[in-house]
Amino acid sequence: VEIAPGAVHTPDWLSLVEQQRLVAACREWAAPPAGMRHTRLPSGGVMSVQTVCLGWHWTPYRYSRTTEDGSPVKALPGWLAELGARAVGDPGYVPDVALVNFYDGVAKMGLHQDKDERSDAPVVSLSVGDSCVFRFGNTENRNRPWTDVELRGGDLFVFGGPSRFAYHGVTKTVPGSGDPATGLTAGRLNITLRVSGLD
Ligand code: MD3
Ligand code: FE
Repeated sequence: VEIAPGAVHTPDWLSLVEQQRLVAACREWAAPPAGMRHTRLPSGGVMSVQTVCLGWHWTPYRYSRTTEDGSPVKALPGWLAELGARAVGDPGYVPDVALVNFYDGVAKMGLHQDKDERSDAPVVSLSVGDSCVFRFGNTENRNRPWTDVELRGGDLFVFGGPSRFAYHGVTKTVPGSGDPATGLTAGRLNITLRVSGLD
C-alpha cells in the first residue's frame, strides 16, 4: 500500500520465525557494551525511546564508529542487510546502519526528518511487538498535511524517493497489542536499515 510517493506499507511482511529471530537478536544487541540506551538530545533531554545502533553509532547530527564511552559499535550482520535488500527488492541495496528502537508503553517519537545520512537510499522499517500510530507528514514542516497509519508487529515500511526526507514520528503505542509468540511480551521494537554514505 503506497501511502505517499515512495512510502510503501506492507502489513504482515515478516514471518513469525523472522520476528522471533529479530527479538532474540535484539536482546543480544541490547546488552552492554554499546547496548541500548536513551539517546541524549542536544537540548539536554533524553528520548523516551531506547536505541541500540549497529554498524554506525547515531547521535543527533552525527554518526561515529564508537559510542559515547568509546565502546566499538556492534556489527550489522549480513543476514539483516540481506533482509533489507529483500524488503527493497534490490540485491544492490546494502545498508550499513541499523537503528533498533524499543518503545515501552509510554514512549513516543516526535515528528522529525532523518537527515544525518549522506545518502538518499531508501530507509527500511521493520516492526515487531505492540502496534503504534505512525504519523507520516510532509517534506516541508511539522504541520499538516500528515497521514496517521497503524503499524503492527510484522509490518514492513519502505521510505524512498520523495518520501525519504518527509517528517515522521510515533504518536503512541498500544500496550498489549503484540503477539507474545514472537518472544516479545511487552513493548514495540522497530528496526530501521539505512545507507550511511560514510566510509
Ligand atoms: C520516513 N523510527 O528511527 S519507523 C527513526 O518506529 C524513526 O521507531 C520510527 O523514525 C520508529 O528515525 C519510525 C519509520 C520511518 C523510519 C525512518 C524514516 C520512517 C521514515 C526515514 C525517512 C522517512
Ligand atoms: Fe526517523
